[in-house]
Amino acid sequence: MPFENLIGGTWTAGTEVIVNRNPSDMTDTVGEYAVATDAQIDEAIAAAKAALPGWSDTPPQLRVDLLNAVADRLDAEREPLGELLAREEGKIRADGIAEVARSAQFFRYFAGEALRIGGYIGPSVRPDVRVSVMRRPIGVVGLICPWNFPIAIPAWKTAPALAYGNTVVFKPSEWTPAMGYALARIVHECGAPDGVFNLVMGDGRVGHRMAASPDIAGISFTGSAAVGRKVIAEVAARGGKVQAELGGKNPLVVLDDADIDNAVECAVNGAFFQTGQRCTASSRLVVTHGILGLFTEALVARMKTLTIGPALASSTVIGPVINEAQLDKDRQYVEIGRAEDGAVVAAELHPDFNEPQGHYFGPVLFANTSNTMRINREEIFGPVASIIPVADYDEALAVANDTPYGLSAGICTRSLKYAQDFLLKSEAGINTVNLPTAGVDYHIPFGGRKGSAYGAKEHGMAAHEFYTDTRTGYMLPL
Ligand code: TXE
Repeated sequence: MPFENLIGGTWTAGTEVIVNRNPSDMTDTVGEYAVATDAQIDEAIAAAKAALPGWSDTPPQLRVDLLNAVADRLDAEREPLGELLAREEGKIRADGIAEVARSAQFFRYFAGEALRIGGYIGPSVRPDVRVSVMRRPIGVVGLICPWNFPIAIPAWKTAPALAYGNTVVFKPSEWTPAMGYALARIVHECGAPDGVFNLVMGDGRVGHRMAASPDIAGISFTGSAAVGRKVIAEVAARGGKVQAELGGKNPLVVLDDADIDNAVECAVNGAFFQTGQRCTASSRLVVTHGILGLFTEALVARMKTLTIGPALASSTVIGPVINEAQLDKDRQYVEIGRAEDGAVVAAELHPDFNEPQGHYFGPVLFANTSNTMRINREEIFGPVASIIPVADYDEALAVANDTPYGLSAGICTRSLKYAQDFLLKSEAGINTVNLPTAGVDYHIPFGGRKGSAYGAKEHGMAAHEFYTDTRTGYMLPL
């Protein structure tokens, strides 16, 4: 029987299903998941609206208890859920388990935040008048999520949404409904009141209907820039609140004085781990001339140690890509790169098994590229990276910033001067020194700048900017 949508606390069948297949082996069906009809989406939104007054005024201890219970369940189920994640999305088992554990950390962190919603009281410029500013939930929030972190992204949106007293309509990616369903099951089983958390599965039609609904006060979106721009315009046009996280074309700068082993690890991790399917992946390796030869040689040698294979095989380091469209996109960009004047393929790995049943694509490294090439301007979202040679730090910084995106950026150097200058002048929202461009903490603001993001940041205390707004009060005590 297909897995169902959660609407107003009731598991609800649909008329159509998503057949969810394992990208490591397309003959393996992960499950069938009900697609929400338009009427069911409207019912879910109405249920969230009806549940809002009760939930937003519930004593915070109830919210704390629910979020902690969800965290405990995620921790308890981290192994089977991590495996299911790997089977559904294609990232390796260890990364799947780590992602479920990280999801639990978001719930635990925001359980505490439910007690720290805050606000302030202060003096008025008028005699005897008192001022108070309280943070309140914004209302029903719609969460539209991508496939690449199919439980962590829903977790980092759901946990603050519920902690601050909002009710939720959640749409997972059509490519990863199993993880969306798992989260809904756990939130429901942990005792969320009916309508507080609703699951509606399906493709862009579902997200579009949510974005257009006047009963949804705010949409939190993570996904492609193309869809994100449409969602931002739609929600803004009806006066709703919107935040969006939209990917990147992130640079990793390697200076002459870098620790070469560490720089290579940062590049391999940032460019190729999780098959390059991270919005914080470093696809542009901006390298100064003095270290270029050594760095390229060491990186190519390290790449040859990466085993490509099924997500659940213990030897696999690079799993498959999510689907055929992404596989085609990766292949096309490699052809685009080959045709660019001057670019050369420095390394190209292939899976060493015949007749693969899944969507396998080995890491590719281009050398001798320039920052104006298409492969360095457009997000590929696969294990494809380019080396861009530069003369010195100043040119490296200029190249790093010369992109329409601005999510993350990194620098490998032993120079405090350049490290500090980079943290100050890089135009990305997240910046690293001697660390991969991917990998973030859950209690620290996360989000991009320029074309990578729109609206308030996520994670940590920053989350209250989207999930709450303020009520100002003026009082004359009589
Ligand atoms: O994203 P989409 P996809 C990028 C990456 C990748 C590309 C495609 O470049 O190759 O996006 O991935 C829903 N109104 N990133 O197809 O299409 C959709 O159902 C409302 C970067 O997954 O943007 C899904 O739930 N919603 C990214 C969500 O939007 C709509 C992570 C994202 O889908 C909609 C993933 C519509 N009109 C992909 N159309 C990152 N920033 O990390 C689709 N959706």
